Amino acid sequence: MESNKRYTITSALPYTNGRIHIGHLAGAYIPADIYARFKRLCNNDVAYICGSDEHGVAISIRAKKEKKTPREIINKYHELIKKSFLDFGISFDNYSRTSSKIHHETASEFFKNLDNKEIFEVKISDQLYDPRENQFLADRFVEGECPHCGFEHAYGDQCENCGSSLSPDQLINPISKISGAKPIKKETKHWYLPLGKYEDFLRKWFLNGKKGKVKANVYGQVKSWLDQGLESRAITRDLDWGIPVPHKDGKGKVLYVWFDAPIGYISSTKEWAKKENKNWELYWKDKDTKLIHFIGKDNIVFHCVIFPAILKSHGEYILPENVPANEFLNLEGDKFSTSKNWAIWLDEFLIDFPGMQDSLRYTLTVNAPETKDNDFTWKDFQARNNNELVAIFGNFINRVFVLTHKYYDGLVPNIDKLNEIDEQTLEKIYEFPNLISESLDDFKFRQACNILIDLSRLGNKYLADEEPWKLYKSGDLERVKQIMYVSLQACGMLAILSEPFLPNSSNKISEILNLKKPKWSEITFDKPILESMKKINKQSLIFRKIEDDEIEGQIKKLNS
Ligand code: B3M
Ligand code: ZN
Repeated sequence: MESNKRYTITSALPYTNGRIHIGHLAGAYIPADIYARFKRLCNNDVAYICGSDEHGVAISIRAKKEKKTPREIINKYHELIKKSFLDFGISFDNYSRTSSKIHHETASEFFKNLDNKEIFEVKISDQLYDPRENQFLADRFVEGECPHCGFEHAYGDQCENCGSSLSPDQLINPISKISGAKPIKKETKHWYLPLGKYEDFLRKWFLNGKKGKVKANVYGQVKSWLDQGLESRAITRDLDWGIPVPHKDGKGKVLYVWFDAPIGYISSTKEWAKKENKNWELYWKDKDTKLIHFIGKDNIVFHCVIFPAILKSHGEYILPENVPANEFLNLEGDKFSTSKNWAIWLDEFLIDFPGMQDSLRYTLTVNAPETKDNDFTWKDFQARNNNELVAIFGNFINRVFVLTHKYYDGLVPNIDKLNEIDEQTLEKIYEFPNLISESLDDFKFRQACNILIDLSRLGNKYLADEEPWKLYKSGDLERVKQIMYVSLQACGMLAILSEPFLPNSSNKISEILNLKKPKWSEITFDKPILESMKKINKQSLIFRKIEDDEIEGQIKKLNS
């Protein structure tokens, strides 16, 4: 269990062109939050950083659709998204936004630093232009057939079907998404990042240096990108929404959103450090700091190839230690879709299931698409909640609370000795912090959460085998004290170890146990988690059953 290290942990910056749904949570936010909470609980210095990604064509398209300005769109969704994350206990140390002044300054400084080093290729080329709207067609403003897989709705910068990175002029039969017109070609100047020049560095740093340390899905995608050959990539656009290109020839041009957005992690850290009176450079320039990016698989190339190339060319920054990208979560067998409203929006979930954030966090953790795409179904959500959280975890702690109040008026019993089974059980209980830590250090969140439930299974089995209720009736009160003492230690351990996964429930359990939770690094076998004669508080139900009609209502709503 590592302590006294420094971590900069990031989650992908969500676009402020819509709300957050459970697929986002499962991909880049819950695993990151579990990891950040875990590292804090092991006495590490953690900066968990995120913010809204407020540039990019998707926002301009949304603005046109809603007949609003991009500024009105980003203000509406930035607040909504920020609240959703807060409601679900995503414990960012800072949640900023790329429309902020500090970000515009930081991203502009990055561009000027690289431009002064003549890193960029500056090229005049023919780009797609909408003759009706009199504007260039960057990225999502144009749609056409993917030259690699034939998908008909590929975007100008990426094909969502095969993941290929594209430039608008590669599309077959392109059309303007703004007016539907057939684009013409028009000359324009852009700045390009010569990615090909970084191939040797990327092969050495990532393919050799991180083999066996990063997830197979991430390694595989980066390898195929490098094997395909890295083309130079435009990092400016002819758009009016974004960060103006800080160059004398930059009129009417902005930084490509994927150039500025990852730099948003740095500007958000600067903003946080200013508020906390900390030195931001320790979190981005100190070689002992570990930088971990949590993302979805569609962002791997930007976090393992492009952003590292930008950081490398700047020269003063650390590179990512790991990028544990998740695959995609689907919903009831289909892809999430904002346009078809095929999603479970976080704000709506809490209206229908108030106070049940942890049930959703739990289901999205044990069902996370860690190595392959996975499916969320309402029936499975109900099953996970009822059969695991209520019937195993909740059942154990509730039985212990009820018996402690019944037998000892809430006092942790005083014991002078324990029998062999008790000692063995206690030893097993104290193995769990390391078991869970090993899984979390391996970014195996499903496995870690299942181990947590195994601890409550161990408690249930111990109670069922020892049957204190029978012994109490037969008058063997000393034995009952021993069993309840051991069971209460298991409850205390569950309160402590559940915090990264189920923060609200962890706090409720420790409040009932009257327990000031120690750091994981302070847990030692020779120190009981709950001292004898400590009085626990009145218990309340931690998890509630979800009824069939609630789930049927959700399935109906989704299909309406
Ligand atoms: N805004 C959202 C996405 O593609 C994109 C992530 C930026 S992370 C720097 O998931
Ligand atoms: Zn394709």
